[in-house]
Amino acid sequence: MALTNNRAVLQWIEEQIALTKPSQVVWIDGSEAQLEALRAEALTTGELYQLNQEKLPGCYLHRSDPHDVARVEGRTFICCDKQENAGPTNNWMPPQEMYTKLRKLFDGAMAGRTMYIIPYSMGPVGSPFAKYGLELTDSIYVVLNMAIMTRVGKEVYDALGDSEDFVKGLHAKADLNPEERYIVQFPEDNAIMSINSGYGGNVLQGKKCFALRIASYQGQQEGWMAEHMLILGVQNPAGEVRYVTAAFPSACGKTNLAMLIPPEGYEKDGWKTWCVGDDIAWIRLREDGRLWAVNPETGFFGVAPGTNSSSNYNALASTQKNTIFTNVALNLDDDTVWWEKMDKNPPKNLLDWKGNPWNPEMATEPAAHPNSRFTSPVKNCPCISDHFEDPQGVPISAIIFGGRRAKTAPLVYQSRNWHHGVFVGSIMASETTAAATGAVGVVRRDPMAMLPFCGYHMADYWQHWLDMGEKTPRAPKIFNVNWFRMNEKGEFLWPGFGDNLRVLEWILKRAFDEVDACETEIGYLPFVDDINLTGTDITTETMEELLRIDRELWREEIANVQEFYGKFNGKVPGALREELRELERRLTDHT
Ligand code: OXD
Ligand code: MN
Repeated sequence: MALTNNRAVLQWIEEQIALTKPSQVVWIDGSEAQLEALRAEALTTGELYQLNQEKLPGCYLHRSDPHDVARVEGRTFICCDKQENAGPTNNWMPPQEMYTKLRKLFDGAMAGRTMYIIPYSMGPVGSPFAKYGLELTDSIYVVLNMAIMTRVGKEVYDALGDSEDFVKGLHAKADLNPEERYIVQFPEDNAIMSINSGYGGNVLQGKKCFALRIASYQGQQEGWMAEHMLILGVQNPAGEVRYVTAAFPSACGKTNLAMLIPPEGYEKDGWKTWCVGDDIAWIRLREDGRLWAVNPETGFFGVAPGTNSSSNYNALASTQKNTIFTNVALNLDDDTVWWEKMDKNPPKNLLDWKGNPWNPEMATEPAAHPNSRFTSPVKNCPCISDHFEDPQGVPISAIIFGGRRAKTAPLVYQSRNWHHGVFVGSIMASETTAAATGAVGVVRRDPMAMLPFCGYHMADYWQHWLDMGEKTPRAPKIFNVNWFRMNEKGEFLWPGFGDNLRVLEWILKRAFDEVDACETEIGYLPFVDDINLTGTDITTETMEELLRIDRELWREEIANVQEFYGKFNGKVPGALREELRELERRLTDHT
């Protein structure tokens, strides 16, 4: 029976049923009883495997098709009316052409299958930040993951009322043909269609498709921001909690920073950290003139390999109940899971992520897929913030950008002002990791870590950032960090992980004008003594090296940024081009 009288919802669903022709339609109401029945069904079909319920209560393993294991940027499209609005960094096709193509693929795609209608909210239901969506899918795996990652349930229809402002999402697994796989956003229609995948970010539409691609466009239209950022609260010994958001390209330790555990001395002194979000921040200007952020999700969809009790104790703890594991290895001795770097001793009796016998002596490939994942409720996290459900969000004091740079970027620097901070975000970059040899990898620019996730022209997105700063009387300060600086031998100079709190301490002091800084050509740097190194064996010389600016490298950086900006057909905002010229001038004046 329909769970809503909303005519726009009913009519749209009717059209999708007529197109995909499922043999059955199930309205998901979010109840535990219904989800449990779906889990039971998935166990009978092999879509899920039940893990040891004593050691991992409520946990299941899913193996995806071996050719369907990651997001597919090459097959992801932004279909807005005019190509120039999608910009040079997105795949584009005229909406009508794409609709025609997709309608053919979706025609009868659910024949003999069940369509599940998932109502979901991004952000606490009823909050000023919240946005609602529907995902129609023929995958139980999608239903169960969406029920962890988002707020699913009938209350979404109640909050939506008879409004037409909801994201219309359609997903069918079809035959998982990679050649016909499409992940398509129609920002002007509030619509998402994905087909021929059953995996993660391609099909859990609340995440990248809605909360970043569609929402970034909505934010531009409505005056707010959807960012690929973690949200972390840092509590100082005085008991005050200050919040940062941070954006990193992949493989830069974003999930670790989101759940950081203070180093020993800090913990003794009373420092605490509180995780609000690990991946996405929706940000709004509130009446007090500050920017406030919510995490629109309710789950972590984290990369499993590398997660262990020392790299990220809190993430590991979050996976110990009510979690769906995808493409990790199965320990046959006790029906638990395993992945590379979970511990030093792989169990002897494993099935790898494809379900084949695996043992450490004979293995030529990893047991868990490198992009294997856990889908865990945020509320499992031992350091979950009290404000995680706060409908008003948390106030942001600092915005942090970061990347993996062997030499160019210092450990931390502060931008000169908001415009300069937007510039710093726009030139964000990471080097591919040839780390072991100390070789400097290829630089990949990933502005604000949004390159694959911005639902409109990247240069217009930068302009939107500039505009938000203009409107925000008490804007957060903007910083850049680099945990990956190396010495000549290719060894990391900074310990990272929990010790990153030492840098956050300086950042938050700067945000409240509590510490001085050294003005340089690239921005404000800490004085060597202002980063607390008590309890580490980091020497003053190492700290000096971590904060050293190599002017030659920065001049190369400028040439590289000029080339990058050149790709945006003259649309890069004047204020950013001016920042680039100013930086060049300051570096030249210095010599
Ligand atoms: C993610 C990503 O999965 O950014 O969060 O790729
Ligand atoms: Mn992400």
